[in-house]
Amino acid sequence: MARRIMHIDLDAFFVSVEQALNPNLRGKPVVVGGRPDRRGVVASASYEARAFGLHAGMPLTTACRLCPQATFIEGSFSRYRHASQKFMAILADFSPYLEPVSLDEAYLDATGFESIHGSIHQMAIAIKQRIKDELALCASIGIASSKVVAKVASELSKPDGLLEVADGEERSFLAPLPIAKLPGIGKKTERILNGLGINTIGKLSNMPLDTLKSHFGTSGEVLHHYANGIDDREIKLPGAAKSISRETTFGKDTKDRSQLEATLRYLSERVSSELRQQGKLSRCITLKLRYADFRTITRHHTLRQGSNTDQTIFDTGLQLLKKALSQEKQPVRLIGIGVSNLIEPGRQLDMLDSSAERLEHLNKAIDRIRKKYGFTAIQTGRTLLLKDIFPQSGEGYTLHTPSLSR
Ligand code: TTP
Ligand code: MG
Repeated sequence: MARRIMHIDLDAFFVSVEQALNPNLRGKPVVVGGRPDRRGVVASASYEARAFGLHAGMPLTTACRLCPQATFIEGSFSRYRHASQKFMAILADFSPYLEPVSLDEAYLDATGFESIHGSIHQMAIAIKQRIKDELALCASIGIASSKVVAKVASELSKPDGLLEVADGEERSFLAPLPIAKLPGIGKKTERILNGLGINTIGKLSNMPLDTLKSHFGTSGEVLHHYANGIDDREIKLPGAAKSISRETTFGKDTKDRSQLEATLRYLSERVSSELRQQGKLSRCITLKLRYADFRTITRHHTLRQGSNTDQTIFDTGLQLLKKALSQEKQPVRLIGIGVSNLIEPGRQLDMLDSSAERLEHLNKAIDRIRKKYGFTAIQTGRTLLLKDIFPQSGEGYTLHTPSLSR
C-alpha cells in the first residue's frame, strides 16, 4: 500500500498569530519583522502584503516603500513558540507518527488512517478545522506518497489550501512546475539547470542520471529521484540525537600540542563516524576544554554548509583549539568535541563543491572498513601517535569517551 504522508504548514505564521490576537489586523497588509525605519528584514508578510510584492527576507525599508500602508510589528517569539506548541499538540492528536520540521511545519504519516476519518482528505479537513477553531490560524496541507511531493503540494495549495496527489500521479503532478518549486533547489542549482535549458521539473526528471551526476555529484541522484516523485525518507520521530559529542580526560594534565591534537583527531573521527551512521550533517562544531584548575570552556564555530567528514570536523576543532591554547597557558585536563544543529543531507542539495563530495566518498569507504575490522583498523598519521600515549586494549583504545548530550 502506498504511504499517505501529509505536509502541514501554517499560512503567514508570525503575522497570523498577531492577527489572531488582534482582529483589527485581519484582512490587511501586515508585516512582522520590526519597525520600517529600522534596519532588518521581513520575517513574515500577510498575503494582503504579498500582493504588493512583500516577502520574507526583504529589507523593511523596501517593504515600507512598496506598501507604506502596511502595519509593521516587532513580534514576540514567545507568542509564536506558544502557538507552535498548541499546533503540534493538535497534530499529535491525529497521528503519533509526527515529525515537526520547524515552528509552523510538520510531516505526519497518515497511512492506514482512512478507516478512522472516512478518507485521508477528510482527515486533513478535520485537522484544518481544529487549527482554525482552537488557534484561529490557517494551515495548508499537502498529501502524497512521499515527503517531497507532499511538501510541494502544500506549498502550491497556499493559502488555506488542501491538495492531495493520488498514488501514481506524482510525476505528472510535478512535471509542469518550475524547478524552483522542488525542495532543495536553491538559487545556484536553479541557475545551473536553467543554463542547461532545464526550467521545469518534468524536464529535470527526463535528464539522464549520469549528466545530473556529472554536474551535481551524489546530489544529482537525489535531484533525479525527487524530480521523479521518488523519496523514501521516513517520518522521523522526535527524540533522535540533537547533538553528538565525545570527550576524554587525560591521565595526566597536558600541554603537549601533539597529544592534544592527536586526541582531538581521534574524538573527531568518532563523532563524525556516528554522524554518518545517523545519516546527518552538522552545522555547529563545539570544542570543550577543561583546564588543570577545573575551569571549563566551550568554543563554537558554525559552518556555512553541513558536514559529516572527519576532516572538516577535526579541522574546525583544531582551529578552535589553537585559538584557545593561545589565550590560556594552563595544562589541559579534558578535551571534547561535539556537533549540533544536525540536518539531513537532502536539505543541502546545493552542495556543488566536488572536493566536499570526494571527502564524503572517502569517509564512507573508511566507515565500511571500520565496520568490518574495528574502529582502529584505519588510523591517520595523527591518531597513530596515540598508540604511544594510550595502551591499546583489544580492538580499541581505552579512552574514556562518553556521549555527553543526547
Ligand atoms: P514560512 O512557513 O516559510 O512562512 P510563513 O508561515 O510566514 O508563510 P507561508 O508558509 O504562508 O508561505 O516560515 C514560518 C515562519 O518562520 C514565518 O512566519 C516567520 C519565520 N521566518 C523568518 O523569521 N524568516 C524567514 O526568512 C522565513 C522564511 C520565515
Ligand atoms: Mg508557514
